[in-house]
Amino acid sequence: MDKKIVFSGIQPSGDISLGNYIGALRNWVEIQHDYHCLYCAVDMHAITVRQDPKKLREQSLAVIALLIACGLDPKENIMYIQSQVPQHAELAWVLNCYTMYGELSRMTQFKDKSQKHSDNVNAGLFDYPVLMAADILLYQADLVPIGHDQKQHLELARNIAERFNGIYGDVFTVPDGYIPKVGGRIMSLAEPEKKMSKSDPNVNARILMLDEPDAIMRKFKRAVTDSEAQVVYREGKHGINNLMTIYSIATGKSFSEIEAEFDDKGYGEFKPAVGEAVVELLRPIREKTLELMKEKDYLMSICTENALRASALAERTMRKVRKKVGFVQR
Ligand code: AQP
Repeated sequence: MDKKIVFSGIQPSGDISLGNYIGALRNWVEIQHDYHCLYCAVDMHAITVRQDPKKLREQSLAVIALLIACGLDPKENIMYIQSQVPQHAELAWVLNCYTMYGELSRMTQFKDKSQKHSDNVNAGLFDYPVLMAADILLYQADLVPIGHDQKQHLELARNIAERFNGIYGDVFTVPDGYIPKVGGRIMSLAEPEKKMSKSDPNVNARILMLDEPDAIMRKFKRAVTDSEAQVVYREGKHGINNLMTIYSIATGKSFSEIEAEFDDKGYGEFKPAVGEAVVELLRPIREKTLELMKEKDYLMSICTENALRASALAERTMRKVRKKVGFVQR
């Protein structure tokens, strides 16, 4: 049987965080040989919040460099920049006409982001989930590896696909989400009840993939925990649960192994141990990314080549969609 199709995206809205890596990228690498995969730097999503144009361009290329550094093969996987494939915007417009205002108003990310950016609650921010549905449906993706925060958007993409198929026949594959059991929601180091976000204004709240080892150690040593001084995974211990999750992923140790390792030790020993494990996890990725970022021509050629591959696939779906909705053939 032919391999199934995977699509996932990441916003180049800042340097990529450890949350993005654990919740999404890590799994992209793991499944790359088992599926036909498309991985996208979604710069059109990123402009729903004001971006510095020069930085956005750099960050989009940096995402491609990071994906390669994480171990994704740009020949085997289609890794590209969203704005270089115009069918994303075209399908998003069509799908807008099959998405209800009420559905979009229920999206929690819109509510959060419109509070955070109250001076710029633009229509793009509201429409973000429809563009995301277009990203996924354009390639007939079977599976979408995402962090927990994107679950509601994926559910909406499924509803839009089903609605469209209900009217026109089987045009879109209805995608499934793939959320990791452990690490689907990495929390802020400063406010462990909130998710870690790459654009958090508090630099101590987030670990970035390109952070220097000293910065990583400093942030983990400052991480907010509780007053119990007990390294155990338990309901309500948000800070410690988060650090244990990160440590478990970085070292491969189970929660009970971690509890045994730090049984007679306090947070003063646990927090630097997590920091060191993360430094070692990120070191090779950081070094390779920095090397690749110097090779701009190479990165540009990967983007161009892969955008063409993506566009050819997207066009197959768009031809069907244009015909179904009644657009005149080009
Ligand atoms: N804290 C997190 N834990 C686990 N997974 C996460 N993801 C994001 N944050 C966490 C997953 O990473 C993928 C890419 O996310 P994104 O760049 O598309 O946007 P986001 O979800 O809005 O992430 P950020 O870091 O919070 O970005 P900003 O600060 O720009 O809004 C997604 O699969 C996401 O689930």
